[in-house]
Amino acid sequence: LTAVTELRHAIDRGELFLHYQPKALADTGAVCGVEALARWQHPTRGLVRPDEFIPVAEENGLIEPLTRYVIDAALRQCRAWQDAGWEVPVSVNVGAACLLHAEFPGDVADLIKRHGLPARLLTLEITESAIISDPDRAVEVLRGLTELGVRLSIDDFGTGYSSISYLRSMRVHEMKLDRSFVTHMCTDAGDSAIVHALVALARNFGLQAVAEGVEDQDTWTALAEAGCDVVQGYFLSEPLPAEEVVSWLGDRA
Ligand code: G
Ligand code: G
Ligand code: MN
Ligand code: NA
Repeated sequence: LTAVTELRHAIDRGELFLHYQPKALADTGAVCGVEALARWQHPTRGLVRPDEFIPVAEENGLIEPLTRYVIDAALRQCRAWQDAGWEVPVSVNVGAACLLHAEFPGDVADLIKRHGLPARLLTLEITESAIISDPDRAVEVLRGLTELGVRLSIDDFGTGYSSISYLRSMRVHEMKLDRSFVTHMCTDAGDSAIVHALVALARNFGLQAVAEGVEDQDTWTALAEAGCDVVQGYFLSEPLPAEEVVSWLGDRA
């Protein structure tokens, strides 16, 4: 079987599942959501990482069914947490091609309705490359998503192409600072300068700034002092299986 056929089967058979990485408010440490990260339990290869299969999906027309699958699974889990008394907003990574398809907002609307959740509990993380490839179409799809009431986040901010001018025309809610700037900001003056500039940019546009790749207390403190709103990274928690999230939340409460 080719990788593509296997991945198609994996989506159809439910061999993909999600881990969830917690995020916390930088100033209080209160947990404010989780990012869903796809995993593939392959029958013979074992656990396959997303860096291996997301590109295969992107290049072979499978990213839309995969993204729908991930949103469906994340919302089902979000609903289960809600029923257990925990309101946990979920973020999902959206493959670039989804933003070029006019039906995508309708698909998301159906999934939210099916799970009976408020749209504000879903954040969609998009990457700059999707917008650059066809800005007019992407902005139209993003407008449709905004109208649903879901939150929009620009992932890996600053690593793509020209990333600033379209902030004027798009209504996004959140900027994710890429971990390549964050992790070593306490020892690298250049990284620190970039993080401070991006946090200021986010603030001036009224966006929530989320730093990923926070691996130690000093970095968390520096981010809080810089005015960053939310932190995510191994220092708070690695991505967790769904069944470990509630006990992790309980231990912190
Ligand atoms: O979890 P991990 O660090 O291995 O993720 C590696 C990369 O794969 C990250 O950049 C993440 O954005 C991406 N990724 C993880 N899950 C998904 C997913 O469900 N959809 C898309 N499009 N990308 C994902
Ligand atoms: O591109 P995206 O932001 O979706 O990537 C998330 C990926 O980053 C996940 O695969 C996760 O495993 C990884 N990750 C999460 N926290 C940390 C961290 O603190 N350090 C490093 N090096 N990687 C992290
Ligand atoms: Mn992400
Ligand atoms: Na990222």
